[in-house]
Amino acid sequence: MRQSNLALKDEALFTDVQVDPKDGKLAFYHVVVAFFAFLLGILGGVLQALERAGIIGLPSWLGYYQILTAHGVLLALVFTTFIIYGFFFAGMSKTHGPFSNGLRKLGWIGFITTLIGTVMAATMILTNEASVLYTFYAPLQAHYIFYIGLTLFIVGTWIAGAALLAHYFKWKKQHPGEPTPLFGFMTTATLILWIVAGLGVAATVLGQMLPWALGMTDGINVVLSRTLFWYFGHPLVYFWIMPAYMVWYLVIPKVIGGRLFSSSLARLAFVLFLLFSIPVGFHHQLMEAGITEFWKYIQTILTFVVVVPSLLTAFSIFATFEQTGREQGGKGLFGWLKKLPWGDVRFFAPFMGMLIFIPAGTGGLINASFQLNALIHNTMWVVGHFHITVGTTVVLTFFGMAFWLIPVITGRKLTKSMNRSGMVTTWLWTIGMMFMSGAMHIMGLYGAPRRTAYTTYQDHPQAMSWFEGIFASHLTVAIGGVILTIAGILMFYNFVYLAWFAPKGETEFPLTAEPDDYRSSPAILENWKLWIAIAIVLIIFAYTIPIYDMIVNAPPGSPTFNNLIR
Ligand code: HAS
Ligand code: CU
Repeated sequence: MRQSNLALKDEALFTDVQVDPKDGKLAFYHVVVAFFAFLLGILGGVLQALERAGIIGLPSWLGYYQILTAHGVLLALVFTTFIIYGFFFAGMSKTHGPFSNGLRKLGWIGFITTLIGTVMAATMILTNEASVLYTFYAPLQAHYIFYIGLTLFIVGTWIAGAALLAHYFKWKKQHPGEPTPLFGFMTTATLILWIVAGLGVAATVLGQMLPWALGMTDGINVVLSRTLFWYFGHPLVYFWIMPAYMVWYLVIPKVIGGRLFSSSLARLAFVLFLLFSIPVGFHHQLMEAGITEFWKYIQTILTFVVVVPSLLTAFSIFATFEQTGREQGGKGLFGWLKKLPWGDVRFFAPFMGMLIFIPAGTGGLINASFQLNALIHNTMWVVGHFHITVGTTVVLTFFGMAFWLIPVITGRKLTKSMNRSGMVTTWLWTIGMMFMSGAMHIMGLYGAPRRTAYTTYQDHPQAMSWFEGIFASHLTVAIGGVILTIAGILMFYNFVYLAWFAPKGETEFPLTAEPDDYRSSPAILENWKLWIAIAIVLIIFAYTIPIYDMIVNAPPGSPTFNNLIR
């Protein structure tokens, strides 16, 4: 009986509407840009790892900070943003019906604007005019074209975001009183977060960095520009993780043959992310002068609040696994584990991302603890942290997604050999990252600094103490980096094969069957005006006084530091 009900609900929730081919094309162009940026970005990564280990020397025309900037921007900003928007456009077409011609055109305008911005910024980096790292911290100064490129990048995502949001609210208007599809609800929460957070980086780039780079101001208020950056920078990491969570919540239950444990819990988690992701940026500035302990303390408390939706996610996914495994006959305390599709890359890659997120997220709790932050801030520990958060949890989830998303939007099929290649890619990426990120964490604990081309400072004994033992060595980082590069090149091959050579055929966009509480989710969860209002109140509370303080008590502006890195 249960099974047949389930089947009925399955149809009820997501009619077998496919992704409209015209929407699929827009999604596909996003995925193509993402994977070419990915390939370029990982090549920068392996050069850094080999150079820092002393295995290679960089040619005179290639600077360490130049490839470090390229590596960070191409992977952390370009790869993530384009693949996320490709996922959003395909998923919104599947769950909310085809986009209107007008909204699809807006999507293309956004895509082209973001692409132009990407090319401008990347050109400045590749010509060594913007070796300012992906956080483009002042007082490091880049060419003004870099800042214009960044502005177009952000504005382009706002334009494409407007198309996606309009599509969602149009559906909501056409279906009064109905719970909105979870895909649209989660996309909307992520995009509202992204747009509100983007105002911070737009303010510092347009209001401070661009006039400074154009010589219109002769100094820059560094602490203000960094504060506005991190107002954006922390929600940036949630802009990466929330789409990965969407794959966990909405796709994985279908791939494992079941349904999401709870729709209300999923909606609540995304509302909490919207409320608490922005007023926490000071946890990236706990060691920074110019911000009082009180406001750092307030934003640290809010940081620990924003951990809660991730813990809700952990619970929901665990419960979904167990519920599905037991419905498939899993017995005893952990018998349900055996029922999970361990040989299916669409499940296994995201699962490895989840598993690694347990230590990765725990590392975040250590970062956010004021006293411990004093130990790890600006060390290789932080680099280890974000290589297993965004570099593994998010990246492996997006890898797993690619194995069905690309066939869906290109009208092809995932083959057994491709699945096998995907499993090898996942294992290689996981093993390589364990070596690399593990070594980075330990070196960081010993005190090894980040963002430096120099690592032993003429073999100074103090510096040499950072690299004691097999695991805290640049060689281990380099070994991990090489394994990761092999995995990355294999993933690029998988992408090319799936996009242009896999056999033609129909692939289903996998989406969970209707969760049991889908139609009884509290309506208040869909009250966007309320949530946006509360989010704004929290932002005003957490930032007004410290930013006012930074402006009225501004130190003399710092001169530029660009001759050091050109
Ligand atoms: Fe972080 C620095 C704190 C999460 C990325 N972080 C960074 C930087 C990046 C980054 C890029 O407080 C460096 C920026 C730069 O260049 O300077 N981070 C946190 C905290 C969290 C956190 C508290 N970070 C992330 C995520 C990222 C990311 C997610 C990318 C996607 N982070 C910090 C702090 C700093 C920082 C400081 C600044 C350090 C400094 O001084 O510079 C939390 O959101 C973490 C909550 C998550 C958990 C884990 C929950 C576990 C889950 C998986 C369950 C597994 C299942 C499957 C269900 C507590 C959800 C298992 C099933 C089985 C059957 C076993
Ligand atoms: Cu953060």
